[in-house]
Amino acid sequence: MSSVVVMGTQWGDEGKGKIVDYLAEKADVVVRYQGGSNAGHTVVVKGKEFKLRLLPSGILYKGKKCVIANGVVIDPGVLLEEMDGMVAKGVSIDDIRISNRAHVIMPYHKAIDELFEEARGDKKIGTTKRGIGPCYIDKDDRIGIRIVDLMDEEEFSAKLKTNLAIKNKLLKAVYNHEGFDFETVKKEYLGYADRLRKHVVDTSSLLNKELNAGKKVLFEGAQATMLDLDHGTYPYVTSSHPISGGVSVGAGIGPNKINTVVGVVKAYTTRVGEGPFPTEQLNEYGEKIRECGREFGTVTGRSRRCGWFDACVVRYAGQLSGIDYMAITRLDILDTFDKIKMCVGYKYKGEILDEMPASLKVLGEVEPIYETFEGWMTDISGTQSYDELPEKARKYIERMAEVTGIKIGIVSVGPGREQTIVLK
Ligand code: 2SA
Ligand code: GDP
Ligand code: MG
Repeated sequence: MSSVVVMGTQWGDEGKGKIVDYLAEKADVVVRYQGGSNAGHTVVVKGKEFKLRLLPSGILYKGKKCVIANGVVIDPGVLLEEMDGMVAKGVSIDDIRISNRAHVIMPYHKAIDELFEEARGDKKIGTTKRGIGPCYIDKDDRIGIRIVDLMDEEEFSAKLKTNLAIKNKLLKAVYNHEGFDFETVKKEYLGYADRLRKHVVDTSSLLNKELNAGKKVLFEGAQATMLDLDHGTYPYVTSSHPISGGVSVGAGIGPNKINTVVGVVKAYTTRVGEGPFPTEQLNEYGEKIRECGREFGTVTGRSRRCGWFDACVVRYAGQLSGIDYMAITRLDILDTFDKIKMCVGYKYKGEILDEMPASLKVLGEVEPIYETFEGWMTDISGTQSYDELPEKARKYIERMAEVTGIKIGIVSVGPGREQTIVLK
């Protein structure tokens, strides 16, 4: 391994944090390349639970550089809160590096996210309301404020003034919101700047130096393929690029620097937020998955929608990201199911589709083609090797590999580091 991307293949919450934490043992640098504090990655180390939002999941090892690269949108208040939380738990934050080119989430981004969602009525996206979309919009609109600006009082003041002139007018006219006071926001954000300054660098230069020196770099995706702005279930997506291609832009490295792409695959499917979900089970099976898997949003606490494994989604993820192998997670959650279903294809108006439909209308109406498997009805959470897995469990995941066309590299049977089976 010299550089590895770990990314989500479904609608997020596949357990990327756990897999990144596991692989980070052998890495020198761990990098977040997109998204922001909408992400919630839970890592369990020696029974202790850590919930990470902006910090890369490599933070829990000593001496690894943890990089928040240019493609991430940073809420400095949330980041500092997370950093303080780490210090309180005895985790060092000395090796955190923050890109000077990353964009800053401002209070008006969060307000607009919330108000716009409300205004959409039954057409809402179901965002995390963390200001992610509005911040990326400002970046694209070339009016955003970057970390490098935040570090310079004069630049920051000028950009804040321009932005508030526009945003306050918009907030008042459209939402009858009182807007934000220049001096108050300036004081708050310059306070953050002082605390973050020593971590701010050109992370693209740093990463290229590390890669050229033969160091091992792990890129940690947030959200997932079906939430990708271009390739996901648009408009029910996030505003960044979780697919492996997002790494090059989001971290400032050439695509030829990526050696391996690991797709994290939940043994079933969940989605939080609105939008089509062909294998969703609005019945006792969905309820049971949610209950056994405690499927609730890490950031918002929202109940996640649950359904059977959808091989069409993961096959599509493999196509988009060039996935080398799957890390299958949460297989243990299916331990008490006597029957398990897997969607191996989509039918639309009687025809089998061979591509992921771009039209949400079509995706919303496809009929999943299911295969049914007998459950293993055994507690697998202590399994140490692939051969020890019950035959029925192996049969199920081998079919996952066959239908998606992606080989199995890792099988995770619990949240702990030690509950990880690596295939030879
Ligand atoms: P946003 O806030 O603009 O990125 O929302 C747009 C869509 O992206 C979805 N999204 C997520 N889906 C799964 N997990 C996410 N992280 C948290 C978690 C979510 C939470 O780990 O549980 O706590 O609710 C995440 N972040 C964004 C979102 O639901 C919208 O569908
Ligand atoms: P991420 O956003 O992809 O990092 O995933 P989340 O952290 O939001 O959700 C995954 C949850 O599953 C976390 O609570 C993990 O600790 C947990 N987890 C990861 N792998 C496994 C596994 O194999 N089995 C079980 N039971 N839990 C797991
Ligand atoms: Mg998550």
